[in-house]
Amino acid sequence: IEAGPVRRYDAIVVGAGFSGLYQLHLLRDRLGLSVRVLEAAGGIGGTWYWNRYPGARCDSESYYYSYSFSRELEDEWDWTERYPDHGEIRRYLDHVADRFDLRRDIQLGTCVAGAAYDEAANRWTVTTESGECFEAQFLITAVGCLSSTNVPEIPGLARFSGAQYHTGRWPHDGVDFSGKRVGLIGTGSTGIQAAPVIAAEAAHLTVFQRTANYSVPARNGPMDDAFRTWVRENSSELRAKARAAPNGHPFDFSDRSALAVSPQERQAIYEAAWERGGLRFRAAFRDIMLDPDANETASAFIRDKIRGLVHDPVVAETLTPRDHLFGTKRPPIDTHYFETFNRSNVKLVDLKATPIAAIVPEGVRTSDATYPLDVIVFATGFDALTGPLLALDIRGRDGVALKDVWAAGPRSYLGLQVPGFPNLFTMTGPGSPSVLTNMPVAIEQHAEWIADCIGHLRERGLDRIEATPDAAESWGTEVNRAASATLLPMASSSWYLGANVPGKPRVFMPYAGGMAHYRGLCERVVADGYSGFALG
Ligand code: NA7
Repeated sequence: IEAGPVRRYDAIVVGAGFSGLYQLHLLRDRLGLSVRVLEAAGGIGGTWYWNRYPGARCDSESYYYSYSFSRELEDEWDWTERYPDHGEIRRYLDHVADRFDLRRDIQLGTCVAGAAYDEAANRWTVTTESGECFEAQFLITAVGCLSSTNVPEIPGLARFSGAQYHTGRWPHDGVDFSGKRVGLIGTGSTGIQAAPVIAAEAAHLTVFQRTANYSVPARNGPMDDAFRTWVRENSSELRAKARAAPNGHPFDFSDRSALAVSPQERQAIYEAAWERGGLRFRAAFRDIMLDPDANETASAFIRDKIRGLVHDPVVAETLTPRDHLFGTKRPPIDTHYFETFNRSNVKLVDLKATPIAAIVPEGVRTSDATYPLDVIVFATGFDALTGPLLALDIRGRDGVALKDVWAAGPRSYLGLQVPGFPNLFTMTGPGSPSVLTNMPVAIEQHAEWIADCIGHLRERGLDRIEATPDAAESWGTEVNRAASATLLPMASSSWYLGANVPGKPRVFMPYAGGMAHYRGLCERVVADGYSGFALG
């Protein structure tokens, strides 16, 4: 590919999802920087551009899975359902892009192939797959955490004679399942959302389950006017509550221990939380994610529910999680997932008992049977957090590659910067609390912190900021400490640990110390004159 002329900007932002849009707005409209956003997809929306699989819907509720920086934006947008589906979120982000006139600085269909730092010039050079070349003082990655799809390397995959899709790269004109025999591999949040919708349309659905999962009903429904009015009237309080919460959701966390109440009272509290539905089930007691005995009461409650919902006792047992506690892997919420297995056109295959041996032209072959299929849907997740960053082939000072620096696992300072990579900011990167948080809350904090930081440099005539190795080392220790204060590291096969991708280093990647606490730490770093960073 022939290199084109170099185009120069103050900042390059990679990605035009929730993060990239807001970062562009702040850098351009608040600081007056020249900014180019490079986006691989053919439209804006990030994860919501790609994830259009049946049932794709956010697990955060619509009234707080949105930006909070503009009251006008909030007042003019009406959500239609308790949880927004992928199409509605795209319409919202399209509206944001138009309203803040963002599109003129976003370049779609532009896949970054490499980014290299030139020390002498203090500039980043970003090249694209089509040979374009950009140069900027600041490079900000807004590439999301769950955007590198993970398709398992199953022998024979390429020889399948039917159609195969990964949920994170879903065709925009949809997939017609009518009359088809469909195989769905994976029972994480995605598979659990997709299964009921596919089952209702397909002739037959086979769900291939490796790990049985806990799931709580979402209880989705239309957003009624009374609720909408209540949200508008209480918007400031709700947003403040979300910002003050450990996970960015405006939940009322119980201050009681699950072990400090009688079994009858505990059951009643869990029943009420189950009826209300959603991720806030975790807030029923304060120690569900902290104390294994407390957690076991929640886990046991959900296991009982599964047994009650699924008619066939053998299928119910297979669907009942045994090898991890509730919430230690990212807990899904669902709409009639377990009930789907009561349908006569749905079969569950337990891959723990009968692993997949190969994909054959006619379908999936396990250790004991062949399942003939017309379509295979891979709901097998993502190379989380590090995958999208390493795909950019980032090279810092002296040409050192990020993939080499992170060979034993990611290290960062606050999830925002990596030593050796000056003026590179990694929004929602490993070491940030973003994936354990209602995302827009984390994203707004990151974008504002980065914009303030760049503003600070410019006000003082400084050109460069870089995390020190000591600060990154200490932050790594803090990330480990925070994780081990919770039950999260107990699930040995979670994507938080990188365990879902063969060969990936097992390092607990997100910061589990809570979003509000993290925000405070970031503010303290600024108040201390950007402690842990070298400015020059
Ligand atoms: P997840 O949560 O990583 O789930 C992936 C699922 O696919 C999970 O059930 C895996 O089983 C299964 N899987 C992965 N590889 C294989 C192979 N090789 N064979 C069989 N089954 C496999 O991804 P999701 O897309 O559901 O959710 C991602 C996030 O999106 C979610 O956490 C929310 O934040 C939104 P395993 O559990 O590893 O045994």
